[in-house]
Amino acid sequence: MLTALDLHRIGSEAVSHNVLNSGVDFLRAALDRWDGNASFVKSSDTFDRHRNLRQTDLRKVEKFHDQILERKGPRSTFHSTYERPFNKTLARKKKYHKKDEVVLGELGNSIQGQKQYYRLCRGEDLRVIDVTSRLYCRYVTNGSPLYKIGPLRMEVQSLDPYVVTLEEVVTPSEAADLVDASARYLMRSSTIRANGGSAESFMRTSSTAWMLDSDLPVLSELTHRIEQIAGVNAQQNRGAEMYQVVNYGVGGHYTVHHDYIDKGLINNRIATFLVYLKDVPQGGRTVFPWVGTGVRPKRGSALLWYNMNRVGMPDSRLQHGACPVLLGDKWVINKWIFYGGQLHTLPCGPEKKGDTIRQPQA
Ligand SMILES: O=C(O)CCC(=O)C(=O)O
Repeated sequence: MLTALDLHRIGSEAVSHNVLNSGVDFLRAALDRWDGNASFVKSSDTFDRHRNLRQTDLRKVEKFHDQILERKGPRSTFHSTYERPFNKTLARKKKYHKKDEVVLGELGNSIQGQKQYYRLCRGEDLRVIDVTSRLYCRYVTNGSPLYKIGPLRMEVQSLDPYVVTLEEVVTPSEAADLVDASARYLMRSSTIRANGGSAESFMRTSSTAWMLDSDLPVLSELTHRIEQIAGVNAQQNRGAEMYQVVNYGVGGHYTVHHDYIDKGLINNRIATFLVYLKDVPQGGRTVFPWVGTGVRPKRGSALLWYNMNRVGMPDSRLQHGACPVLLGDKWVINKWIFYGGQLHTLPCGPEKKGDTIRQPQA
């Protein structure tokens, strides 16, 4: 069990990183534990002196929390506070009683996106019943002999933009093999910068291993399955990128971002096929702030969405993020499908503005 001192240290550390909401919580818990231990303390003078110091610390931090909240709002990349101040007079201000607005179906500003990301990470669903009531599950073969006898269970998570989950795309033993084989190649993940380079960032705290289709039989098999299910060319180099395995520890996350990249049309990522290689006991959802929903990692299941439409226009509604892992760890494998790889296989046709390339069929 954590002692009062442990709790106090964690609280102080949180405060020093501007995580003021949790900082206050831990400092308060330290004080409560201190009081709980009062009967074991021999010298009441020393006890009172320490207690008063801790109480003063807590008050100071609460005051600091309120000042930051007033000046900067509840969250940025660099700080977090509660939505309302501790001070009762401040808490009466109108701005602390506004109903949280939700922006869906279009790209809002990044602060709104972050707010919605946090709400989805807490397990909320931001959509209205009119939208959710049209969703459905069905078995799909996509006309492929591979799935004729054992069709895949597909659940539509969003119709527009189109996002689906597919169950049991890899078996538990294949998932375990993929985790084992990639573990030794893991390196700290990076993100792509505006200048085309890449760098480590607090926005993405995970480790990554790049794997070739030829590295393991299960990888070339998975490519074949992706092609059959999604009806795309997923062959490495021409049709898709190498596989990227990602491992998140406790607290590991990836804030809101999009998968399409600014390096021309041909090698841009028209679709993302992401497979969960493990269950995550708590946290770690993949969430779509502008769609208003998220998916809980389930071993063997895949998530498929289209980052661009058929004419190559990016769809910014497909921004997404990986929520912090709260318990256990998280393993996923990404296959990003290239726009250029589909040019010779997709029929041209009259397209509606939002048309995706191909959707799995029953
Ligand atoms: O881990 C996830 O749930 C999402 C991963 C992701 O967005 C990415 O690797 O680009």
